[in-house]
Amino acid sequence: MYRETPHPIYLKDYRPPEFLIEQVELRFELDPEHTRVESRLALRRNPAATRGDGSLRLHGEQLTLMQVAIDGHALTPAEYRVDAEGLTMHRVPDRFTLETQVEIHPSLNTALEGLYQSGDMLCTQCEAEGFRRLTYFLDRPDVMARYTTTLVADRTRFPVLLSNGNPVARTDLEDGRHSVTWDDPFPKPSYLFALVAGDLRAVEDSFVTASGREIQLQIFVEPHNLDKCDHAMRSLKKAMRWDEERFGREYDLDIFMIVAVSHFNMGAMENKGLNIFNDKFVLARPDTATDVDFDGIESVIAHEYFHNWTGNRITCRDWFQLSLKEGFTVYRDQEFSADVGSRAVKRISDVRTLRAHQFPEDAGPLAHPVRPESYIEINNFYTTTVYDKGAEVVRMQAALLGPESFRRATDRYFERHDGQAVTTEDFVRCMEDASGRDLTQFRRWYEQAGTPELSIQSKYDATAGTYTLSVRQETAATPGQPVKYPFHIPLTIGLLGAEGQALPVWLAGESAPPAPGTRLLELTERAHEFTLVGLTERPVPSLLRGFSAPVRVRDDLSDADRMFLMAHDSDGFNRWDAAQTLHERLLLALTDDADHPIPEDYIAAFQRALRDPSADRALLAEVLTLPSETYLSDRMTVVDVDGLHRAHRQLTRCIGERLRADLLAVYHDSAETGDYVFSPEAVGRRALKNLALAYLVRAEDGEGLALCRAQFEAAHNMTDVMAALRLLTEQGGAAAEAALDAFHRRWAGESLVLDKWFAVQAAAPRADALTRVMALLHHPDYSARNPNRVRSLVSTFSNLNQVRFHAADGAGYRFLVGQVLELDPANPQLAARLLKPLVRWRRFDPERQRLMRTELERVLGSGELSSDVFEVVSKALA
Ligand code: B3K
Ligand code: ZN
Repeated sequence: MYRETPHPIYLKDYRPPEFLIEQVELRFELDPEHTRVESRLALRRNPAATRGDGSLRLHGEQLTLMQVAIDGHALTPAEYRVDAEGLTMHRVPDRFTLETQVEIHPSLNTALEGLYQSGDMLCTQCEAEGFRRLTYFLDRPDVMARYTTTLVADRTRFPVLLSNGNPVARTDLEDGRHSVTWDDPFPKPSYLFALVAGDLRAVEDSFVTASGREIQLQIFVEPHNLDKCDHAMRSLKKAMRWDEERFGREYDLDIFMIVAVSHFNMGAMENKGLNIFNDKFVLARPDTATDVDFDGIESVIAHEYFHNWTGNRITCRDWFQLSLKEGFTVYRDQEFSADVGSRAVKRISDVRTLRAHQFPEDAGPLAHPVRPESYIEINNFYTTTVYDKGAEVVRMQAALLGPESFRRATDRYFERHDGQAVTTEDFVRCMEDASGRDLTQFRRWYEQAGTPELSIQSKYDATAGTYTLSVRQETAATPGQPVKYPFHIPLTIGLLGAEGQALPVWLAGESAPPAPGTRLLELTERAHEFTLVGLTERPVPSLLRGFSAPVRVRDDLSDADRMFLMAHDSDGFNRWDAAQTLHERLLLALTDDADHPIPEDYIAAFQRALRDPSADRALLAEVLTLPSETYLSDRMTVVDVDGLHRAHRQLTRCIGERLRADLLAVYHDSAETGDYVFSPEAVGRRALKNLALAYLVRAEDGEGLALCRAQFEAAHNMTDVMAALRLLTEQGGAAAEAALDAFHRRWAGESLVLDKWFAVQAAAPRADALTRVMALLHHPDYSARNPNRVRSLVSTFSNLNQVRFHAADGAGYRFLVGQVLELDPANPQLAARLLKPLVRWRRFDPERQRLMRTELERVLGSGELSSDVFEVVSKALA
């Protein structure tokens, strides 16, 4: 907690560490109330660093120091100084052994950073700077050391004791305790350290690597969750194989462990050989988890596993380089999901996320480059920009290099930097060296914040047979970056003829046409003109295929062109994007004018799509899904909260009524037969079925409502149960209450399922939403100490229920700020994240702006804030 203004840290101030730590020996005497940590560090002066004043400062927070000794000699109080952030030893030799003993208190640790208690178990979270809450250390990622860790704990309460690497010794002690020693042969930064102690059971399996080594796989859970690990284990094995095949990366240790924890601030953590997960991303049974959950598990398991190479073997030099591991690893998990599922559907969902979260971040007061230049609290920089835009930046390099060259470049990266702590610059240099391309200008994607906007004008000249695309790029100023230089943008395009056939994209000056199909154009200037030749008819352009760059596009296509693309484009992503633009334009027109006509050809286009027997159901479900109110609000200069909600309902109802027969047919066609299967085909079928049901119910169709009630009663899988419960809850009334009660009774004690029960009520845009949310805060199953529960209620309401959160009286804002202030002293990371919806306050009408600003000021004025919340709120108001 801060009384004074916390200071920013700057990338330009980076200096190599003065000391290196070669070997770390740790001994934990674990107990929830008092844990004793003994550490023995082999330190030596770093030859690559400039010499300081002979003192050494180690990081350490919330530690009670019991003893400190150098080379076996205890230091006297005059020889060192302890403050709230560390330990300074006034004089140290060039090479020495440092021993410390500290005491910590896991059961009081509500921040869930460092060592803490979750239920009956103890576990750690060290990234980014949590290791300093375990012991005094050089807690920075460019200090990589070998660790040996001994865990000592009560044998009955904590029969399982885990840490990184391989277990090398086990002993039963006479006092009822036991100890296990782990040795990790791979040097690692402290943020990858982990330990777990608990009464856990493991699901076991094994994996034989490409080179023939057998790896033992274990997923540790509380005993009652043993029947919910199959999907996670299957996902892990798939990910291990994929990484060998696609990136040539094999696993290195003999054991790989995953532990599911119910109190966790984020998704999961890639600790070396011992991944610790939010149990939401491990546990799934068809009757307890939805398709979205199954999907999330598959990709988060893969993501954390992939970090073993991109993050662990090769790590970040400093935290400004976070996207080096996160952007690349997100790119890798996206490619994995695309390969094992449907590529187009995966791309659609990733772009949806980018547009719904990253674009607004890039346009708001918290905008920052993929490689930030300063931060106050690093935990605030695990952002969609660093992760998702970072992945786009890797994807663009893959596109510019082409698949063979990109693989050569990643091979070179792994070979050149294995065992090192490096920078995004090192990554780009490997791309250049392996391809011979000059990426000087491309580097701006790491340095400049903001989303470029492309305006594309087209001109067809029938006599010359040419088609000219004039492209301009523009990027608005962002905080601290008033001037923007042009980006190097890969723009993938195709041309369609009148029958929907692919035409060659033939550039003027080229002697012969290329084969018809997709072509990559490169944009480097502010304005470009591409003249395409050899055309005998006016083509319809398919622009930015596969979303080849994270940009906004303004083009001159007509609605008819978009309907044509929606029906004929060979690029699945662009078929969807054409449909989205049609929906969006219509919804924004309806927002402005409730009497705006809903065009017949719009309805007809979707009817044709629904009747197409060859349609991919998953893609069709995406095409038919309207953009969310939150996404649409980002498309308006001044958000019209109520107008958007009304327009959304109006169009939904119209589709439900006009396409009633087709929707019913699709619903019945897509009925569940046999046991639940998680396959792209089955997921797509359920998605389309539940979308059809949603249109019918929201149009208050009698038959639709009856089907919905029946589905809630009869469904065996959680996807279908939740789809029905969501619609019933929206409708309200006795049927909704009965369904919610039945659901709660059925799932009492299943924490992850109860999260859904809270969330479904928080998301329903009913007039009484906030009253209900506030009442639920007092429900016996509510707990402010469990981040999943807080997010399911508070974040769902403030992020997904736009019309009620932004109610004109400001009650939603007051509620959220109340929650933030209550949570901040206990869990700053969670509190800072909750604040996010208020950050975009300048996008609203003057009265709402005033109400939001007042609440942000209330936070800032409330005294002792964490650095996490302070940074978000002060930047939001700046
Ligand atoms: N590396 C972790 C995130 C840690 C967040 C710390 N506040 C999970 C991941 O991205 O895989
Ligand atoms: Zn990650």
